[in-house]
Amino acid sequence: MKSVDAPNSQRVIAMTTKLLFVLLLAIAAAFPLSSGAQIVLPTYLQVVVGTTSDDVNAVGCSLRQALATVASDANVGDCQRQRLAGDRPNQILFDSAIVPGQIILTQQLDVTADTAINGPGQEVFQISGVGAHRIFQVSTAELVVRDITLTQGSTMADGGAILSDGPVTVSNSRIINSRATSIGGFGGAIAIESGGSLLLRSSEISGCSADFGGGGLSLRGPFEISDSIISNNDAQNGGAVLAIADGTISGSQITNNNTSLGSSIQVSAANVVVESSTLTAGSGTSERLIELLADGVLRVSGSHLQDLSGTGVGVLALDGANFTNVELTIENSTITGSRGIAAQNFLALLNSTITVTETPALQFFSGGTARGRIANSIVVSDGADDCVTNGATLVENSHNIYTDGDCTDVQENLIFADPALGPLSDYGGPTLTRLPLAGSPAIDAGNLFCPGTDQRGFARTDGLCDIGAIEVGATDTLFADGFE
Ligand SMILES: [Ca+2]
Ligand SMILES: [Ca+2]
Repeated sequence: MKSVDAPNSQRVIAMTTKLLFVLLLAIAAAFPLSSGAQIVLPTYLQVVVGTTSDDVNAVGCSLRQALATVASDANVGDCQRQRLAGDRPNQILFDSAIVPGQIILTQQLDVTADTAINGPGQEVFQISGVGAHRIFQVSTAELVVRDITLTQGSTMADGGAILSDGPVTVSNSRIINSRATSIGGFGGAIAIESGGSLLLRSSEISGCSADFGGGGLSLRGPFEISDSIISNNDAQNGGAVLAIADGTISGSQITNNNTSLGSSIQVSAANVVVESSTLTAGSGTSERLIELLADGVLRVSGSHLQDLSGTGVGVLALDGANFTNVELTIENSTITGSRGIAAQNFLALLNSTITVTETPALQFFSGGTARGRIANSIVVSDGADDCVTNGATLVENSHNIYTDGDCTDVQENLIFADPALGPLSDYGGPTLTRLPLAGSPAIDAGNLFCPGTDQRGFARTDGLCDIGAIEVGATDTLFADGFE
């Protein structure tokens, strides 16, 4: 007896159920219940912008009038709203007759109802605040911005291009040359208030500045940044990103941002993950790559960090007098350039490769109260002390390669030798790495507890874990069959 019909019969049942449901909805719509408990199908408004003018007397529907049309559910000016079936947020589109084009604002745009602004492409359409106006202020509504460039937003408060206390999504877009100029201002491009959140996808934030915090992004609400570029932004603290709420940064390039006091990414009282990303500071900038403060927890994995900006510290995890529980984990990552890591509370360095010119490559401080876990890692500087404990307790110090220094407590299979690494280069995966050369003491010398993949995301399958961020001979299993 064949039983292969089971999936088909399930499909028939599912289709029948769906048809019945649609029929019931139709009946319900045709015969509303007398009690008033009518079933309401979801709808959304769609408005097409037909002019780039921001003048209230201009002919055609302007973006400002389109936003007002959505917010009031009544046509404003020449705008003609359509009500469509579906549960999307309200949509604002742009007539192809005004593309390519630019909207020059006469004042900021207020977003008071859930709205998606679907641009025609970041290369062909932009909204400019002409260095005088913020672009969008969002109350508690949701704002989605797609396929558009926002440029020259400016405010005397926070959020040069966008200030929001609601959820914001920016995708396939650019926010450039925007500023929060007030003394103590936050968020040169975007400031997210504590009631808001940010999804930044496949977008670029560059050339923005804030006087105080978050030259690119100031984040007081949760965030998710992926496949994006944040470069050449500037602030006193957090030249690229100031994170005061939990979030993730993945597949992104955070490069050449500048700060006068702090770091490229500053994390304060938040739990942040950075993965599969590249963080660099150029020789012309004066910053740390990452600064972790005040009850912060930071995990960096599968990433490349390079600081060419001079002496001092590239990654700093600092617990001030009243701060506790600052935890920094760096796993499957490569740190190159001039400066390494300093940690004041808890640091875990796992299967990572640090090769820097300044000494030390890794140091603990704060008078011996710090704790460290260092395993399967390469920690080498050009100077005389690769790793300095300053009295810190090493709870694990296993299968590491140093050339010198005093990180010799709880010693387990330490190797003091040149790690024999190839130059920083593209050996596969999303970030640059240093591949151990043939005969490197790193090969097959790690302990049993290494992660299942290396920095590139390649599986460590030979059963003998290599020390550092790269597993020699590992292959790209994820993409080997041509499918993700
Ligand atoms: Ca050395
Ligand atoms: Ca191996």
